Amino acid sequence: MTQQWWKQAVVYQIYPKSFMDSDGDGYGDINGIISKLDYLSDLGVDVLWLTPIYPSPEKDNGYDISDYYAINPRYGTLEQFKQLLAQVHQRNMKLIMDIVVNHTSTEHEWFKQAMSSVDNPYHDFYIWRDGSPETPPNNWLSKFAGSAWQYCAGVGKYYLHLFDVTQADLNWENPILRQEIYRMMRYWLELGVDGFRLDVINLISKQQSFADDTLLTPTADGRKFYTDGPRIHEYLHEMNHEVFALRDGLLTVGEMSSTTLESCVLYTNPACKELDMVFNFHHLKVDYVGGEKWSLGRFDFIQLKQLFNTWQSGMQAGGGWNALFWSNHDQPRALSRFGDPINYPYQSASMLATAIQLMQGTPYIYQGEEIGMTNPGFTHLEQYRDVEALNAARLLAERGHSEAEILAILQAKSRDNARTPMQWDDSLHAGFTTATPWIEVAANYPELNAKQVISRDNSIYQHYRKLSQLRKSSAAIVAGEYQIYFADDPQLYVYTRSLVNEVILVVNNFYGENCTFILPEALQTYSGVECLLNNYPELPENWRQFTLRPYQSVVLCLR
Ligand code: TEU
Repeated sequence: MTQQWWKQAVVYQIYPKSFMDSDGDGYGDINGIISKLDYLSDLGVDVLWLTPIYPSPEKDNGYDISDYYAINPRYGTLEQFKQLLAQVHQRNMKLIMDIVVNHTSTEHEWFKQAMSSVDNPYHDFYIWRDGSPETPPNNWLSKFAGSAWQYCAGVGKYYLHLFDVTQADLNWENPILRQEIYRMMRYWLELGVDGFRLDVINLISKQQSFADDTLLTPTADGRKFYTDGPRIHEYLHEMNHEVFALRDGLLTVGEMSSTTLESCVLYTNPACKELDMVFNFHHLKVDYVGGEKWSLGRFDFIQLKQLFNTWQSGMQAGGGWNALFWSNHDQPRALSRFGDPINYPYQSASMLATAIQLMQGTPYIYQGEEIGMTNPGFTHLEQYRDVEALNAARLLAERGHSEAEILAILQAKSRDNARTPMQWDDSLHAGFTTATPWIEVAANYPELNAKQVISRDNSIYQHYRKLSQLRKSSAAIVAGEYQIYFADDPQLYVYTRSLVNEVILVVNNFYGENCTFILPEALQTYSGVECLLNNYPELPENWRQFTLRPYQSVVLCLR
């Protein structure tokens, strides 16, 4: 195993709550995951990432952890988790855990102690500031709406919560807290997990001035005072030394909220000894009208390409490494957002997969993406579950939006879009559960389900398999230099990945109309060509100039 094995790997994200229910309670569970490991192994993925499965009151679906050392009984037992790990390893796959250390649930024992008295040693594990019951310490806003501060009458102070009021931010300035976190991470390593996905890890170091923000734009909400904060590199370096350095072959990926390219180079350049790779979200804001998530608008294709290009070129130049993704449990379904699930489900889903996976970085597939799952299009507010969606609905109503408008926005933007149960087959509740699922299954499951999709020759699932295989067979896809072409073209996203004599040319039509591709000047010197991947049956007749059909994606190897 090479040290940077994860450059050749494909990661699959499992949202356990919605993946597979084995015991008929309407929630997915560990045994459900075990029952689908062959499916995942056939797909050709190398690493599984599980979103949090620790005990939690589930105000934020497990991102509010109340015990870092146990498994939520809803998902199973520690014994079952060990079984899962063993079964994953038997299939030559790896498993990484989601670690949430910017905050804990207010039901965590630390917080209960912290609330009991200012003299309790755990009090300083959290971030407290003075303020009167009417006036919070500053005007920072929670990411889930409202003030980021909550008054606690018991100690006469406010605690900070960048997310839900039940998710209290931890005080990383406290070295004892930091050691507790590292100890907990070592515990999971000793159990045999292969790495970590670190939730909003770039928010853990706060500027200690706690100054007011301007609130003049949607992003002037306090984030500049804690995003990529003053001691973040020191903390990650310390975590690396205390935890990651103890075992070879780990994968560590940081979720970076509102980050910068410069910071991400430092997070992931191996010389800095911090993390292996990072998620950034800039490309997933190209449909935020005026920077506002809760708005409706088509995505800006030119801006999308600019962002890809900036991050690809910048991370390459700085020796950093990207995690490549369209989808996760916080994002609407990419096919509904960037493709055409009605007219070109296979073509647009496979084009999107190709476009993202062949850039420089490690690709991540979110459960259901490989079968072309879509937003469910819920028609009633009662169908939504997510705290963020429910808060947004309240806020939009206060701003005067009608219920129909609010529904239209949630249908496009809610995180619940990605959280509906995995569609396994056409039986009741899509084969996910025999009980009533915790959130409704998308109505299109009788036609759109894994069983159906896998049985087809040219399926989205098969396309994902081919992409995994391609990655294993091409050094240029893993390590080649990225170069964009026709950056201003309104329809095509074209790039190459080159390594020594191997040049991989990736041509993607992002729209439902035909368009013409002409080989760029700089590539005219190549005389040989092999088609590695194409989501239409016909090969281009003349590879120096050809017509792309709707959402066509062609991958050529030039020699
Ligand atoms: O998400 C971090 C985060 O800020 C966003 O992805 C957030 O969901 C989005 O901006 C809302 O518009 C992580 C987790 O992935 C998410 O599920 C958690 O709710 C959040 O942290 C808090 O732990």
